[in-house]
Parts: sequence; structure tokens; C-alpha cells
Amino acid sequence: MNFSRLISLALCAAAASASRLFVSSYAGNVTSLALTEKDGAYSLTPTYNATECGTSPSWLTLDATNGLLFCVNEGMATSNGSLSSFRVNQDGSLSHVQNLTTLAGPVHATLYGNPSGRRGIVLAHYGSAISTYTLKAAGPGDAGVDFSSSQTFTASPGPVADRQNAPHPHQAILDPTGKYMLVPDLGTDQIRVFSYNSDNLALNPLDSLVTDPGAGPRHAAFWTPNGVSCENCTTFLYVVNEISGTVASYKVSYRENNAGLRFELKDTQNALGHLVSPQRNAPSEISVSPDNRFLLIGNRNDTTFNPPNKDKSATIKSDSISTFALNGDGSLMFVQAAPAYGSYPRHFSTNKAGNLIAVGLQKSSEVVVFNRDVVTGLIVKPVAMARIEGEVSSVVWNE
Ligand SMILES: *[C@@H]1O[C@H](CO)[C@@H](O)[C@H](O)[C@H]1NC(C)=O
Ligand SMILES: *[C@@H]1O[C@H](CO)[C@@H](O)[C@H](O)[C@H]1NC(C)=O
Ligand SMILES: *[C@@H]1O[C@H](CO)[C@@H](O)[C@H](O)[C@H]1NC(C)=O
Ligand SMILES: *[C@@H]1O[C@H](CO)[C@@H](O)[C@H](O)[C@H]1NC(C)=O
Ligand SMILES: *[C@@H]1O[C@H](CO)[C@@H](O)[C@H](O)[C@H]1NC(C)=O
Ligand SMILES: *[C@H]1O[C@@H](CO)[C@H](O)[C@@H](O)[C@@H]1NC(C)=O
Repeated sequence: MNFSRLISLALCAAAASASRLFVSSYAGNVTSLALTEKDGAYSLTPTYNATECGTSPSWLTLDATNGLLFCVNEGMATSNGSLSSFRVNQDGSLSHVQNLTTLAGPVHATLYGNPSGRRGIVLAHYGSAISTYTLKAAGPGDAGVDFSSSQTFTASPGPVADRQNAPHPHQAILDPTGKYMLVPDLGTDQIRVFSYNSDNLALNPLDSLVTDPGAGPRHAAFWTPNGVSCENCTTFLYVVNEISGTVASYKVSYRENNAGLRFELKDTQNALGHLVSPQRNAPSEISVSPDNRFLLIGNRNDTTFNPPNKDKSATIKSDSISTFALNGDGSLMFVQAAPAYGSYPRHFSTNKAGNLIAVGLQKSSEVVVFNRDVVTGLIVKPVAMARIEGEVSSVVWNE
């Protein structure tokens, strides 16, 4: 192949590209959207709705490698939640496989597994529990799951009575070595730490990370500055606190003999950096950018910005997305708060290249895709948006 042919192929790839998003909404649908780009102009089009995840889908977990999508239904109007699994088809449609009734109020789910290929999924239940399920197949085969175990928490609640009346597990994340599961508990100001049984994948509680009283930890993200994961590798944990509106950095070290983790507080900052939010901020999601250099946080209720609406006829009250640069000692340097172009960015996801970020706006019933400068880490401007019926709860890329 000659050089000019290579260039024309590259131009061709740049001129038209497509990827997909899956979006969950509390109105009851999981929507598949196609994002296409041609000569720098993007469009975002809903192509399929799945209705099987029940009335209040709260979270989507994509297993892109095996073409499976898991959805938890918070079951707001009922005393139980549910877990649904789907096979992802080439055209972005979803084939429903199974529903299982779960404990009340699942709000997050994470895949994990053991070295021999046994796989499972952990659910965090806002209604004071975690539960685990094993997957029927290690690979793309059977998308079914079986119930494995559950634990209900009763620890004494935190000081903010209206939000901390009981334990409220909000997420489950694996540490970079894949050995421990961490569960931020908004109701009791701790990040619960578990190891897991390599046979049935049930979780065993270890010592927790205790946050400031009234912090309300919601979600967390790990960072390995050198991009390598091992027990002796430098590792940090960033926790976004929904009630105090802060982000806390911890240095993580591994205890000997699989005895758990130690945490050393390195930095605590306002989730909006040095900006003063007009209203009380209730930050939501936190993640490290794909280039491993920046931390992104969704700010809700802050109403820091007034960007123009779609036809530029008026301005809208907008919450924001914060970007911090990650320093080698674990501390954070505020870089930017960018308008989210709407209200309550409950969840966001960056694409693999890190040049696009999709934001799910819970109260605006919209998904907005922004372009992002991978060198500076700055979110630049909205490039596409789609209206989604109801309150948007999560948005994931399927590339
Ligand atoms: C999905 O549902 C919405 C209503 O919320 C509807 O406007 C849209 O046409 C549906 N999309 C498809 C592809 O069926
Ligand atoms: C449904 O909820 C009830 C009440 O919380 C609980 O006892 C039961 O175990 C739940 N069912 C399942 C299948 O988790
Ligand atoms: C980590 O380092 C310690 C000494 O600093 C060593 O004893 C231990 O074997 C190392 N652990 C691993 C998993 O490499
Ligand atoms: C939003 O901000 C207002 C004004 O500060 C406050 O009264 C309200 O409690 C905040 N909502 C949340 C969910 O934090
Ligand atoms: C959900 O999707 C179905 C099928 O496309 C559609 O008929 C319905 O209007 C959608 N409901 C909402 C609330 O978006
Ligand atoms: C899961 O099963 C499908 C049909 O197989 C139903 O349509 C859904 O309503 C059901 N979902 C829940 C949460 O029960």
C-alpha cells in the first residue's frame, strides 16, 4: 500500500466515524444512540429503546468484550429492585436475556472475577445492602446470572439526619489489582472494603476507610500514576463526597497477607475548586481521564453557569463538570469547571480516546456530548445532544 493511499484512508476515517451510547432513564427505557461525525459535525440519534429493565433503571454496566449489558432497576415504587441482562447486537439494539428480583434500591453494579475465569457482578443497594451474582458464562455465551450472596448493613448513621438516616451503599468498585471491592457508603461516612471468596465470589468485610463526618461519600476512582497496577505500585483513591461537596485524595497501601488496604489522606478540595457555587453542590460522578492525567467530577445543583439554550434565544441555568490535574503526590490542581449545558449531570463517561465526554443530565432529560482537548484536559464545547424522556441516570459508550 502506498503512502498517498494510506493518507486517503486516514482522511476517510477522520471524515466519517460512528460510535454508540447506551443511556438509562428513570422513565423506564434503556436507549441506544448512534453518534456520527462527518467533517467535524456530530449528530446523536436514538435508534432503539429497551423496556425490559423495569420502571426505574438506575445504572448500566457494559461488558464490551463479551457484548453484554447489565441494567439495575432501582424499583422506586416497589419493595424490591431487579437486575436485567441483555446481549448487545451489531446494530446497537439489545436482546433481553433475563430478569432477577433483587433486594431494594440497587443503584450501581460492577463486574469482577477470579483468576480462573469465574465472573460475577456486585450490586450496591442504596437501601443498606450489597449483593453478588455469578455469571453463567466466563465469556460471550450465556448472559444469565445466578444469585450468590447478600449482606445488609445496620451501622450507626451519620450526622446529616435527612441524608444519613441509614447506611446507603452507592457504588462498588474494584481496586486496580482486582483483589478488593470498595463500596462508598453515603449514609455512614465510610468506604467499605471487601476481599472476595475466589470460589463463589461472596464478599468478606475488612477494615473500612472512614471519611469526615457528614461527608456523604458517593463514588470513588483509583489512580495509578505510572499506569501499572500491583500491590507495591503507587496507588491513590479519589472520593467524591455528595453531602460536603468535596473531593478527597488518599494514598493507598496494601497490607500483607491479603489483610486489606491502608489509606492516608493527602488532600481535600471543594469539588468546584476555587469557584463559589451559587447553590449547594451535590457532586455525583468521578473518573480519571483515559490519558491518566486528569480527574473529572460531575457537579449537580451548583448552577454556576448560564450558557445559551439550543436556539440561542435565552440562557439556561447550568451545573458543571470539574477537571483537576492529578499531581504525583496525589494532590489535585483545579483546572476548569465547564458548563454541563443543563441540570444535574448525574453521570458522564469519556470515550476511549478521551476527546469526547457524554454527560447524562438527570433533570434536563438530555444527553450532551462535548469535545475535550486531550492535551490541556479542557472540556471545549457541546457538539451533539439528544433528548431522553425522563430523568437520565447513566450513560456509557459502546465503541
Ligand atoms: C424511544 O422512545 C422515545 C420516547 O421516549 C421515542 O421518541 C423514540 O422514537 C423511541 N425510539 C425508538 C428508536 O423506538
Ligand atoms: C425482596 O425484598 C424483600 C424485603 O426487603 C426481601 O426480604 C427479599 O429477599 C427480596 N427478594 C429478593 C429476591 O431479593
Ligand atoms: C512488596 O515489597 C516488599 C518489600 O518492600 C516485598 O517484601 C513484597 O514481596 C512485595 N510484594 C509484592 C506483591 O511484590
Ligand atoms: C440545592 O441548593 C439549594 C440552595 O443552596 C439547597 O437548598 C438544596 O438543598 C440543594 N439541593 C441538594 C440536592 O443539595
Ligand atoms: C420507551 O420505549 C418504547 C418503545 O420504543 C416507547 O414506545 C415508549 O414511549 C418509551 N417510553 C419512554 C418513557 O420513553
Ligand atoms: C423483565 O422481563 C420482560 C419480559 O421478558 C418484561 O417485559 C419486563 O417487564 C421484566 N422486567 C422486570 C423489571 O420485571
